[in-house]
Amino acid sequence: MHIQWYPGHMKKARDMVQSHLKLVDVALELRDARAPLASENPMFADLLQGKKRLLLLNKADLADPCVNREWTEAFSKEGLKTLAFNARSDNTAELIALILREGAFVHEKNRRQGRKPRPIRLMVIGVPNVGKSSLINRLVGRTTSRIEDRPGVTRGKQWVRLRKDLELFDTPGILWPKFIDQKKALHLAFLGSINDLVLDTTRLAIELIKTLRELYPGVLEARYDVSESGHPEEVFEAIAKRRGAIISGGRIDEERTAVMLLDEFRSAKIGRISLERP
Ligand SMILES: Nc1nc2c(ncn2[C@@H]2O[C@H](COP(=O)(O)OP(=O)(O)OP(=O)(O)O)[C@@H](O)[C@H]2O)c(=O)[nH]1
Ligand SMILES: [Mg+2]
Repeated sequence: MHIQWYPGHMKKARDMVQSHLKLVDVALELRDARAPLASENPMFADLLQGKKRLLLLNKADLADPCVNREWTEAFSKEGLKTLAFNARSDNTAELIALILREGAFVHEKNRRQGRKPRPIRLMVIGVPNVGKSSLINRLVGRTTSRIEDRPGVTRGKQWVRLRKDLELFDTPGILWPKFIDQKKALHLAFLGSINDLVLDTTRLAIELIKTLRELYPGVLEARYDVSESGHPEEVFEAIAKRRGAIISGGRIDEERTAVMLLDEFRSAKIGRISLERP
């Protein structure tokens, strides 16, 4: 299976993210915990040169907890402060504490220069579908107030005050992933980060079967009560039959089976699965 990839408008998006990043003290980069390499845009590393930065491995609740720990340790060893997170339900206290620590240089600088204290400014960045909006909502919660236009403040209404000493840019920086190798492309497709309409769903589901039985032998058997050995097409067919995905003439309903498999993988019904390991 070959995945075509046309990111498009990359320069415009890059320029936009770059200009917004100039306004912030700390960048919070989200990646998908199940595939932190495929869900990275290497451009961020360039754009973030010299910027304080935190990495959030989001959707950690869908990924393998052991592998989450391995990734967190591996990135931290490289000097990148990393937290596994669930933007849908995790408490933000630990994250906020990390951000405040990263941004503390702002207060020190102000003090040194004898200037008035100002809040630390934060921005969320990441490729599509990693949970940026969910995280922003989670951080903003109900108790916060939106900052109104103030005279002389051109930053306008795009800033949300999270606490007295912390402001969030309410628009996340989005850059399409820029993968070159097919393996990363496939991982993003499994996660649903590439529009399924442009993919051959049955082909993709069969690739998923191959990947799952290699990385997590036994999970397909446990979920669908089928044998995992033999051609992946045979496994696919067996799953279809188990689920009663049959159309007239006794043929299997490929599309229905493929969509079901991908859905059950994406929602971790097949199990908490990490596609990549350090
Ligand atoms: N299980 C789980 N689901 C999550 C998590 N974070 C986000 N989601 C879900 O993932 C989907 C995408 O989340 P969004 O917050 O819209 O992602 P985004 O990065 O803003 O996406 P774009 O705006 O398309 O770039 C939604 O269905 C969310 O409910 C998480 O930590 N765990
Ligand atoms: Mg969004």
